[in-house]
Amino acid sequence: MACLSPSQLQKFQEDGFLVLEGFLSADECVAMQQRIGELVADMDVPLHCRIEFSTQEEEQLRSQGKKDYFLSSGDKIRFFFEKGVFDEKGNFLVPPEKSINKIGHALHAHDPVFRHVTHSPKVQALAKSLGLQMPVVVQSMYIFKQPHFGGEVSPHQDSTFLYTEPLGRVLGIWIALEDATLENGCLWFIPGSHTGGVSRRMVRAFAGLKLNTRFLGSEPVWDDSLFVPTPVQRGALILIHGEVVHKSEQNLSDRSRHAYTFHLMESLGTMWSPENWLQPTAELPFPPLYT
Ligand code: AKG
Repeated sequence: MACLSPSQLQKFQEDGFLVLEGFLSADECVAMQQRIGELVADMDVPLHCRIEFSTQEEEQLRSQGKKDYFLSSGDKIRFFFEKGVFDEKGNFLVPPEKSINKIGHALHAHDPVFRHVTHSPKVQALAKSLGLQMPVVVQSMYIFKQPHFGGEVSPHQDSTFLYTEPLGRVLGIWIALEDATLENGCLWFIPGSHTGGVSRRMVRAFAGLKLNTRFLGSEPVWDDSLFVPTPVQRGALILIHGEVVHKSEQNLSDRSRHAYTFHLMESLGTMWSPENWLQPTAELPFPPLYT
């Protein structure tokens, strides 16, 4: 299962994404969900760090870019929240476990359960069958897509945020820990959209001495009819080319849609942009996938 057949490889090359149903067992999914339950139960987020997460461009710049909490999260495990879950003093208006949009960005490095999955023989075999020679893990996220209000993720290319030279060296691994359906916000892709470069880049910028971000270029208005919904069952893995355009819609259903995702970069012959918001640090250089 972890090794791709020639026809799967061809499909990935043509479409820019590929679904592998049954990549993880239900038990492997439950282990990650239980571990996240423990992390959330122990979560201690200082009041001034209770920021909400949005993918709308303006909101991103305002809510994320200006906040050190986000920009210094690349080598930590931090919590990001849905809109409207805090009162004006930062107190929770909904139960904390229902308030989180995502946890990022270094679960793969700091948490044994997520480290184990990320570096599992199955994932390593998959990367090898894609021809990756020296892949490194650049980030990881646990995405909740909460019932009733889990926010949309607007159309984007991952290389907007994780830019490399040359392009084509970033690969997203997205694993459904619960069934992802049309109702609870499955992923949608524009097949074949990974071949035209990157339309927008988020780069580091400084506001005075403070680290901030800004966008170069803009996201085209994508024709909605080009997006193909990609519902999958719990345990499915979706390979995501760094330049393929994808999105997910708001979850208005009463079922959550948990997913664990991480990004690999083929480090051989690749330059990670020093302008990316996320940078390897002395504490956490990007770990090699192959152990
Ligand atoms: C990404 O990780 O790039 C995504 O777009 C994830 C979106 C989602 O899980 O809804």
